[in-house]
Amino acid sequence: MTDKRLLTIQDISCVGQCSLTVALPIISACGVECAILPSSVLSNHTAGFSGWTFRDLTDEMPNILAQWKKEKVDFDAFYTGYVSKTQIPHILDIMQETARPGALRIVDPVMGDGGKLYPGFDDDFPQEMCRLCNGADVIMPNLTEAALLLGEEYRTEYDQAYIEQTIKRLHALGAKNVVLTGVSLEPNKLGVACYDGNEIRYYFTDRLDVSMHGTGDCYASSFAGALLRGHSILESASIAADFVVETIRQSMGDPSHWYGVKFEKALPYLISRM
Ligand code: PXL
Repeated sequence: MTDKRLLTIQDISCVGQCSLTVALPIISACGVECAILPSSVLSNHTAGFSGWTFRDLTDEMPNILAQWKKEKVDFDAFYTGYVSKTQIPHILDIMQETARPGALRIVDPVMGDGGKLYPGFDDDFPQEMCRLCNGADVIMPNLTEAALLLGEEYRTEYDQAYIEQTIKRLHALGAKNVVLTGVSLEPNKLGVACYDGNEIRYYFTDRLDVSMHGTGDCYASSFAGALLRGHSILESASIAADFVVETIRQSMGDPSHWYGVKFEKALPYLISRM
């Protein structure tokens, strides 16, 4: 078997334990070669710090693609995270031009949480994100991103019928599989719903009573790593959920680490699941 090579496209938040600073080590720990294309460089992420610097790297994308084409660089999978609106056509080009036969497109439509778009994203960003979701092998929105993609109100109270209707509408955006994260159907359980166009399957873990930044990126990265190691979508979704619970357990009780999770301490657990 040849080893798999994945390209992840998302920002570098230099400090704050999210996006590329978690994706690269997590995917590597899964035993998958991880190439990166930084979409932007920020001094730190935009959640909880008083400010941040931001340097957009869109202009570099066509240059990097041209060079990769010269070198015949290609990938078995693409995993996209925090990107900006103007980058989406470039990302579609890169995926088209550098895909190995059968290459997977994994799209985490990073846009918001808690019912709100992240700072800096315009109201028309979700529409553009729909273009990236169309044709993806897997999309993995949280409930906020699901509502944004579908142009619906974000709901904090919902039932199983709402989840099933939402996941079917997300599937109709043109993705082969939907992994909807942050789903809770009973108070002390939190998990994911997976839909492949046929059957909806769930995986739940015990809910830990904290919300920590960067867990979405840890989830998507470990999901991508597990999938490329040959696990099924549901197995990968379950491994990623268990890993994130472990990252939170390792981080609880240390208020000085408010900006993210100590995912490093949970890597041995993730490796044991590969
Ligand atoms: O974890 C998602 C994310 C990624 N990158 C940046 C962010 C956030 C969430 O706030 O600010 C820069």
